[in-house]
Amino acid sequence: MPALPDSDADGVVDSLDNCALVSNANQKNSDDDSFGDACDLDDDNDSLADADDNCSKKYNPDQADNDGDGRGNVCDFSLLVVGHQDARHVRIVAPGS
Ligand SMILES: [Ca+2]
Ligand SMILES: [Ca+2]
Ligand SMILES: [Ca+2]
Ligand SMILES: [Ca+2]
Repeated sequence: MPALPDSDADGVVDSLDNCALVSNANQKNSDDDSFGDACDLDDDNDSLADADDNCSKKYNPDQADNDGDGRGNVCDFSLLVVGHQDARHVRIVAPGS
């Protein structure tokens, strides 16, 4: 029996591979669409390309970035940590204030 084709030789046959032409053995696919992260130009399906998205793995079409550090609020670790420590005291502090 001939081997099933695996064009990118990542060990996942083309018919099951979410990036048939890009080697991505882990098949990671953050947004569960039909394209793996390795070949998905918009990993979170918020219609902003990864290159322009301030949170490329988190859906955030508004691109809100309250502290202006270039990371969107939904993936900004500095804001998330404060929120986890005490949700009652979450403050958004502008740089230099
Ligand atoms: Ca493959
Ligand atoms: Ca995807
Ligand atoms: Ca995106
Ligand atoms: Ca930010």
